[in-house]
Amino acid sequence: MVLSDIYQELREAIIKIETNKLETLKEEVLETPDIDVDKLVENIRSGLEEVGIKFEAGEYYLAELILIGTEISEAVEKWKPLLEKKKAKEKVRKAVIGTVEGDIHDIGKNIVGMMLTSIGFEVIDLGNDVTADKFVEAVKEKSPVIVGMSALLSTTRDGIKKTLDALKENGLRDKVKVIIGGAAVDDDFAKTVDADGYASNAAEAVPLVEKLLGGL
Ligand code: B12
Repeated sequence: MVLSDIYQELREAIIKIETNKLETLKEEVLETPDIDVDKLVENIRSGLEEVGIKFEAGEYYLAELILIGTEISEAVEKWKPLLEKKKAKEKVRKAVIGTVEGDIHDIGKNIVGMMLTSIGFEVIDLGNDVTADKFVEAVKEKSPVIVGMSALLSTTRDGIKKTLDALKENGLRDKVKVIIGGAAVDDDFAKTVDADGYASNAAEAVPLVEKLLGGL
């Protein structure tokens, strides 16, 4: 397949929730040389965004959302070696990441984790539905330099503020740079809650971290 077609086909298969096609693409992506990881991730994101719009419009139901969510989680897991390929440096610095309390969306957070791994971080992934206390415990135990929080629901994004407050209460806020992302947040929200930075996608998370740490 021509390389540029594979991204487009992936996006369309996601939008149409073509599971057979996606099964084939899972293998094809691995077998295709010179896959551009940023383009791959962007097409996953934009395909799923369309699914979200169709869900909102009542064209898709929760069952379809679950189906595509599972498919893409599996694909991302399968493509992990590809996403982590850039890995070059010795892992010394740590990043703790998680999706905030009440929120089980983890596809985007997982991709961000893989990107951070690819630039040499040891990533401690707390998973999804992570309480402020769990973030605090992990920061105490693991001493990361980065904490990354994901929130996709407008009802859960306050979990970010809760976690930032809990880090402050425990005297840990100055020890870490906190970055946030996910469909429920933006740059303004990041400023409002005093996070150190926001990235709208996994590729942008890399220069953001670089900027916050003064280099990689
Ligand atoms: C797949 C999906 C699901 C799957 C999730 C599966 C999984 N394992 O993650 C399932 C079916 C479980 C699900 C459930 C629900 N969902 Co849902 N879901 C989606 C959907 C379609 C795609 C999300 C996704 O994976 N996108 C692809 C990834 C790659 O993109 P991303 O998450 O944006 O991540 C990128 C960036 O944001 C950024 N990023 C993300 N996190 C972080 C973190 C950091 C630190 C940084 C720097 C960057 C960063 O980098 C990522 C990679 O580039 C979205 C639509 C949308 N527009 O987002 C709705 C959406 C988020 N869901 C929605 C809803 C309403 C729900 C439910 C409440 C439905 C219900 N009635 O039960 C439940 C909630 C369950 C819960 N408690 O969390 C709404 C939220 C509306 C709102 N404003 O609150 C959306 C927006 C759909 C819609 N348009 O209505 N969902």
